[in-house]
Amino acid sequence: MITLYGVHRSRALRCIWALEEMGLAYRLVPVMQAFRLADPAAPDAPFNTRSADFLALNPAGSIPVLEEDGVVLAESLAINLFLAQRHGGPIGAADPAEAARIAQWTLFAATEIEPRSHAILMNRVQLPPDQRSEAKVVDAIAALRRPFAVLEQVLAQGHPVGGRFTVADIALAETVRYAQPAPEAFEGAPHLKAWLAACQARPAYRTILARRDAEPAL
Ligand SMILES: N[C@@H](CCC(=O)N[C@@H](CS)C(=O)NCC(=O)O)C(=O)O
Repeated sequence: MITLYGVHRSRALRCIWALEEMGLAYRLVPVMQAFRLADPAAPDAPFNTRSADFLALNPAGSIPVLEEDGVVLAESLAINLFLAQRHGGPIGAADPAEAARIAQWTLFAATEIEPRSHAILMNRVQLPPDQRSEAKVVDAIAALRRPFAVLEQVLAQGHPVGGRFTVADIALAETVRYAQPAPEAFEGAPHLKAWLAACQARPAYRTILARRDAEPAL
């Protein structure tokens, strides 16, 4: 049995998306981010990223964590690579060259996209208004210009790997999504916008977004 620790309103969403696309049975154990709780150590606090039992699974104290047949794994994108390798199917790699390309775009998402797009999400949406910095948004948009131009060129030809939707699309779509609160970052990138809309229109994604919206926000 696959167990995923996390909540939909977190980077666990990308793993839930992969699990749903693969049609795998899994158990989702809710683990709340500690920073969303007034007192994560309170006796009545929900299971959270500072709970001792969770830190035993992931000393980094972050969600998601996957557990399957004794394998305990943190890092959302590593989890998706593992799931794709172990359970295969069309969203995984057909051969070692595809596996390498999936790794390439997953690392591109983690290094070139996510730090910048996450800064946009934080400073346009998630931080309390008095802590937001529009200067950080401007810097992030500028830093995304080149990687977005790369994606625009690649996605004009179709999916990044194998001409079909794979876990590379999930890694890229879920990190590019964080930049959506800055529509100006997508100017001059019609293929990137169309590809993202198509990814987000997939039935599995619609399903998990509905579940995310139904999840208590705290
Ligand atoms: N690089 C990690 C980042 C994980 C991460 O930062 N998760 C956040 C939620 S999206 C978290 O668990 N924060 C908990 C905390 O700071 O207490 C991954 O992709 O899994």
